[in-house]
Amino acid sequence: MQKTQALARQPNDLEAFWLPFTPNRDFKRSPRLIARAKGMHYFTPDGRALLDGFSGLWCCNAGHNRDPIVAAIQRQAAELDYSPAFQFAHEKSFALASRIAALAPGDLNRVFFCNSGSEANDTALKIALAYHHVRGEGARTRLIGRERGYHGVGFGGISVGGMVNNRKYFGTLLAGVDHLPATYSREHQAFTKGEPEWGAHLADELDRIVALHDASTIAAVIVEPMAGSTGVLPPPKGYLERLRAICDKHGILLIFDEVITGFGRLGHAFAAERYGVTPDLICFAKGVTSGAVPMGGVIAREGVYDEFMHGPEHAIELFHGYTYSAHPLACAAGLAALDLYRDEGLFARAKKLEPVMAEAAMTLKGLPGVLDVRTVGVAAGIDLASRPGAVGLRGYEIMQRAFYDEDLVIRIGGETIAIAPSLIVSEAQIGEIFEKVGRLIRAVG
Ligand code: PXG
Repeated sequence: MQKTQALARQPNDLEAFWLPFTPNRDFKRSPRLIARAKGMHYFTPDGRALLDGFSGLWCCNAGHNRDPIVAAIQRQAAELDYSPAFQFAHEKSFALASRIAALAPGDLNRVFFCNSGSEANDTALKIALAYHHVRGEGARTRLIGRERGYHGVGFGGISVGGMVNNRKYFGTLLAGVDHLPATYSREHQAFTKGEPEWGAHLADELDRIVALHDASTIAAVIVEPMAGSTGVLPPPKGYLERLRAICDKHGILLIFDEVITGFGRLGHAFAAERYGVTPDLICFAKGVTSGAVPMGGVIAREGVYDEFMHGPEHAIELFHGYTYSAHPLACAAGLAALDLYRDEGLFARAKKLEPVMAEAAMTLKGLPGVLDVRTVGVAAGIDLASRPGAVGLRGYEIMQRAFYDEDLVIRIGGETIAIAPSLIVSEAQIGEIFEKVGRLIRAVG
């Protein structure tokens, strides 16, 4: 029998789908299936309501299946399914770019669209390289990332990223990349709410890297203002300011990867605003559509964009873009999501919820095996001690039991639990999430 026929006869066969960042064999033995969602909840195919403690994957900032976003997507699908963004454009792409520019700080007013956080990061790195090239400083090719950084899974992103497992299987990566040290030290920071006092001096490592390679070879520095994937690491007080000052001193572009921190997670439209530090480029994705349609992008300072606007006017200025850049469905979803954030005051709401999250998360301090709890905005990371010889198993069991026994969806990365509910979460639901997590930590042992 032909393979396609065999698959067609088994509509519920789980084998064909190779799940991303998932232990496939274990998942297919006991799948965790989600059928629909509304607001703060998912629903399983058999109708069980699960509290979503992670906003999808850091993306559904306005909650799931919000009516205005659903309606906007439906209307758009009926009106214009697709139009190319190369040499043509539709109105909503300009409207959304203007709205995003208005939310971004300073003169970050030029928006380049793509479809994911990974594409946003590769786009930002390419813009940085091309920027120096068009200015006649083509020797500036080095890119500086940070240990424990996550910038998606493209080759650019994993090269500047600092997650060992995301790098070690994939060859030599980009050449000419260096890394700042991670900003985390449990000894100095454990159980801190918000930005730790310790660690600003680690930004000075950039001066050391510049001394090694010379500023004339360095294009850009890229960091997450708050490192999310690695387990919620808020920046040490003063750290980002120091990075900005060193970049300015040496003519190096500063890129903030705000894929997680953008659109309200830290109580502001962007973390750049919270920290009073204006980068040259901001990467965004996820929350821009509240997760409803894939979209990402890069916001550039006017001065960066302007450097490209020389040469013959009929000639393309930047040889970069995607078939689905500024896709109509994504733009419609983005406009509806931004309306919701504004109309419901969700960024301010996140700020109001920050101390509630912090208090609730810190109730886990002192439970068996809890090594650290970090919180910032509507996000928390909880580090657990590994069982001897079984790194990651404890966190994995907690995530599984949360789904089956506590009707709760949480995220684990190694032995770190991450909590980041939608910004519509109620105070009672925050309490419920951490009560359940506490019970799970005790139960799993
Ligand atoms: N940059 C940052 C800072 C991210 O957090 C990406 C880029 C890549 O985005 P895309 O859309 O290409 O996946 C991300 C993605 C987690 C988790 O468990 C984090 C992400 C994705 C999935 C899970 O923290 N971040």
